[in-house]
Amino acid sequence: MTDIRNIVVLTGAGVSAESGIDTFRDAGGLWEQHRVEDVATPEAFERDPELVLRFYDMRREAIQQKHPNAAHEALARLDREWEGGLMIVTQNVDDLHERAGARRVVHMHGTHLNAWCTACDVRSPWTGTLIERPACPDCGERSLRPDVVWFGEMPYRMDEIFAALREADLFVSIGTSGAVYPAAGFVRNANDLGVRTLELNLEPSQGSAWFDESRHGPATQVVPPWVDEILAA
Ligand code: BV8
Repeated sequence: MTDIRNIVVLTGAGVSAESGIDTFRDAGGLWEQHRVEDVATPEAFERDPELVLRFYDMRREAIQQKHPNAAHEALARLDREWEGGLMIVTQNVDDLHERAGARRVVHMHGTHLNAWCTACDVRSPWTGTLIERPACPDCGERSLRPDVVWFGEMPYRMDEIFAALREADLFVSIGTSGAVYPAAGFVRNANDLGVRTLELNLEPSQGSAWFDESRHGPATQVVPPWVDEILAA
């Protein structure tokens, strides 16, 4: 593995599961409690903004009570000590990667901890609720929405992500089911680019067959040994 210089890591809900944040598709997951089309699409927000804002207020509150786990901490160590290129692309809208100390993080689906004003397009740091339709700190309009990418909306920073994939020597996917695109397609983009691919997941994902190697187990048990290995190589 000595020829590895640039790494792209993709993370999903599974990396935050052991911090007590619900995943989406697992038993008791978010999509069992709510229909995607009722809470995570622009049409849903149009149709019933209160239902959508309450859903994100609940999750925004919840993540602030949670803490990074050993998988987040191991990836933060990799970020500190890896001299080569590294991009941690997360589908997660929590801030546990950053709270563990990681810096080279890209939130392709947004973050709970911003509010986005659809009147002036400004994104403001936000830890409170939006259900009471508060005024935008910048323009004063009551047009704030969660700064998350809903289904049917374009994910953030796709050009940077594809540029990093083109430069990568290794693509590692951690804690994701491979059910949601374009993230679920990155492993095939990596294959097409001749990039080595590794999956670290509790169980085989929908895209497992596309990976050169898969290691299965809880993130807190499979990520730290992998980080030790790559830093020792
Ligand atoms: C778009 C933010 C146009 C909001 C999210 C191609 C084919 C088919 C469909 C499409 C396609 N292209 C686009 C689509 C439509 C759609 C899509 O993919 N639909 C699916 C359902 C079929 N995609 C979109 O709409 C995307 N936008 O395509 O725009 C476009 C695109 C490119 C260029 C131009 C235009 C936007 C999708 C983003 C939606 N927003 N989140 C919010 O959080 O509320 S998606 C959300 O769900 C997450 O961010 C994440 O992406 C996804 C959930 O997946 P995971 O994170 O993987 O979580 P999941 O629960 O599914 O799995 C957990 C995994 O962890 C499991 O494998 C489990 O085994 C494992 N695990 C559990 N515990 C542990 C563990 N692993 C390790 N340790 C543990 N302890």
